Amino acid sequence: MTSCTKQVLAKQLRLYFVCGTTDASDLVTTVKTALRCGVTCFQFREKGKDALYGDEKEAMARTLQHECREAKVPFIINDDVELALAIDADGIHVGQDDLPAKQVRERLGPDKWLGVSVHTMEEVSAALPFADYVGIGPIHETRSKLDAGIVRGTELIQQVRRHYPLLPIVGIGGIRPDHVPAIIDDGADGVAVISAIASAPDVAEATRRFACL
Ligand code: 3NM
Repeated sequence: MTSCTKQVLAKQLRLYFVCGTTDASDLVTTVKTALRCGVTCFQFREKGKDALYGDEKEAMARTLQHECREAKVPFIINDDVELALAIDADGIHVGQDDLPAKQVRERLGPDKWLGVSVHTMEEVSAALPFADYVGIGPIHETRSKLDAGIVRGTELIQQVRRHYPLLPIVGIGGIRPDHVPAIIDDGADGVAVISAIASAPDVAEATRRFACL
């Protein structure tokens, strides 16, 4: 990826909404509202005991992809390369327990975005030849991912930024609007958010609070 494209990607990660059917009572309405109110990237992350799978998951993905296309917002799929390829998503995001970044890149080809969740500098350097951006967390305590591990603050973000000035970085985990300025100051290009938007009593207002920062 050229440095110019990296800059475009970094901007696009500014307010990255991550959500699946187990995070929102009405996923499609939540995503439509969030898109209308300033989300800059969307990841369909369908996880948990009651998650959709198979045809139902694909149908939901296509519906959300359509909304993202209308809003001109990139549509990323979490940890499902087959689905991402089947529906021609804009990219995929994987964690350390998913398919290794090298294999995902081989399957995806060079043009789709690949994001990788990382927790150490070693994981960053392993991901780097293949990833377009990294997700670093949990910055704060989160209830949305049971195995998120220890709360890290922004130390790794600062370290990664010092070593890789151009690498697009997104912070994740327990992020509320008032956390955002410090996370960006410490080197992230954007924040990824589930519950502060998906569980907000007013999704539009919550999204706008993030988007205006
Ligand atoms: N990944 P919320 S934390 C999906 O640390 C995810 O890698 C994390 O949800 C990581 O905004 C997390 O509700 C959950 O805290 C983020």
